[in-house]
Amino acid sequence: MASSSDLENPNASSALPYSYTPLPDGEQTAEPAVVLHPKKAVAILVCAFLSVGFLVALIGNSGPLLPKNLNTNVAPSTVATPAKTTPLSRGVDKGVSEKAFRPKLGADNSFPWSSNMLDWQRTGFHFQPEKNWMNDPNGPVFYKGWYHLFYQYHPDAPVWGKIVWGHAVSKDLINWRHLPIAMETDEWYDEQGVWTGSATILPDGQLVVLYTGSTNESVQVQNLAYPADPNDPLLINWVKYPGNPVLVPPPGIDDKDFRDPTTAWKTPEGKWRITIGSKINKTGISLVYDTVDFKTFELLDGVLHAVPGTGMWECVDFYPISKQAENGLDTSVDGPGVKHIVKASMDDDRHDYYAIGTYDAYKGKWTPDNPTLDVGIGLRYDYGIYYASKTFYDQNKNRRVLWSWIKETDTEASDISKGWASLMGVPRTILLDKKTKSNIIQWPVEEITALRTDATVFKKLVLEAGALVPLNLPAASQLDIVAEFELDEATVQRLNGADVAYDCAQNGGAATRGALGPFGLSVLAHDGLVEHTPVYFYVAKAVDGSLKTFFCADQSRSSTATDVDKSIYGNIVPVLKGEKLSMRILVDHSIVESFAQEGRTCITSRVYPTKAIYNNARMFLFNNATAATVTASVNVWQMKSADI
Ligand code: DQQ
Repeated sequence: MASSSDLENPNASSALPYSYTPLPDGEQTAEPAVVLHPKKAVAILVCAFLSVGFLVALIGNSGPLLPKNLNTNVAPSTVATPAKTTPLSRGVDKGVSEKAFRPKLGADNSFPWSSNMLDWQRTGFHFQPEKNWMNDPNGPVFYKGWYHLFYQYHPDAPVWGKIVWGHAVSKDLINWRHLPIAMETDEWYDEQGVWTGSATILPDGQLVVLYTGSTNESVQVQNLAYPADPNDPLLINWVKYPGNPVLVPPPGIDDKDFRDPTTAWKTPEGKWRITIGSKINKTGISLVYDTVDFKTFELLDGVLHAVPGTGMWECVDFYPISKQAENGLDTSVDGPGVKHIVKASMDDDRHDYYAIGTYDAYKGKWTPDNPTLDVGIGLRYDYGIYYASKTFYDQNKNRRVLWSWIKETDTEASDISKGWASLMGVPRTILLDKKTKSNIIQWPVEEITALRTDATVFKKLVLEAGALVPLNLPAASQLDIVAEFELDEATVQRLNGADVAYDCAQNGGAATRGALGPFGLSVLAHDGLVEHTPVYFYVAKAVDGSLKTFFCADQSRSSTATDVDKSIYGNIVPVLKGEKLSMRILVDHSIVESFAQEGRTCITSRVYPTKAIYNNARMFLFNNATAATVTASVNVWQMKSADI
């Protein structure tokens, strides 16, 4: 969890923010920023504040996005034209939805990406295969001293296609060793793809896997697989059960709507139980099966849960969460101190939704605590790009860990030029929020802090309304940032009401000013803000005096390229009485993962700057509110690259 000690690293030197010589536009220079004497720094800080009017005008300008005197043309070293024709994504006709980002019809897709720009997008500490396409995490498990991550992988191209199970192992969830493909499309029952599945550890330590096969006729069936050598901690070789498939779509379920079996958990009668996502008409459902041997299954009457209007449920996840304890729970744990989470990935809108509820183990049914926040209509794990996620119980550290697929939001042509597509989010621990009791909290696994190096600390900086302050950092492409913000209490009290109907996505992003927001950090920013990605809070005050806080990430100015997604993401974040506003941001080249209030609301962004890259990436603190002063404290660590 973030703690105030995160902001008071005694080993880190306290640095004032200061300005730096603007770099020539459109050029990448290896020269480090000049470190100034503190007195000079203060003087320049004053200048920075004086120039705020200009800069605020720049970001607040509703006219042309870019100032006229900036040259936005780039001289590409290589134009990103695919050398050969590569098969396009073929998900829809195979029975899953479109996997690639498609720019809006009529969008300008002609941005001249240089190889230098594309190379920079590869990350330093996010899991990804060496090349080609990846999607959902599969069968994550801790087995004989190793964390295993299997994943949907297309070995032949950086677009979705004939999917196999890629495989990697790690001792710490951060550094990975790539292993050979675990399962290929070599049987009639998975000829069109070895799709998503989950692992279960049996009481005697044996491991079994259930996965969806897309058959030679594109029917979705469930198959059983197990390690060829259970004594091999690396689990290199896998055996597919000769009696596969073990499940075919039941009557009333379409051949292409039956996929992604969960990890199994124990029933009160001592059987194993799994759930599988599906739909009937527009109602998303999760079917329930009991088994004793993972070879024959009994379909239960009714479903675990159903929500009308939500469409196909992919990658359903079901797990217990403790009401009191700070540890995770094994999937079979149940009892009075336990709530249960249902998560489903909504094929219709491509987001992962969860709800907290009560599980009736005798009936095999789950009921949400709050029906207005049911699965698919309420809370999301993440309000940015985050899909097909899956948790596992890590018996090594008694925690529940969440993996998720983070797709690209640039064009397929760029992915082909890069030779790779997709990342995994940094794995997150999941706990019930003991304070609100109405949401979970997600936080990067503790191991990630081992990559932290070179801290820079900014303490209690006072940001007047409209302030924009460059933060001097040795580099800004791989960062772990922890920040706290305090709004000037007197102003908050004095205001009668402000922005009650705020909505991150609809209200113009970080450039739109209100009385109490936006304020936060802008990452992957270019000197003149020709490119930047603000991550910020926006506080709204109702006439009854109550406050509502929003947490947003604005990609609208993240890139001068025209062929990438520039959505503005965000949602409300609960802030309890006496709490400071806090955020943590992991920046890793083309991914920005943001966590508010210790992980109550999370936003993952994919951004593709063309200028704010390499040594031209910067970071700014800003307070674009019109009324309130904000006091900010920020710790920034450079992040080493993981061994991946
Ligand atoms: N991805 C798999 C399916 C799953 C989908 C196919 C979710 O099993 O439903 O690659 O992204």
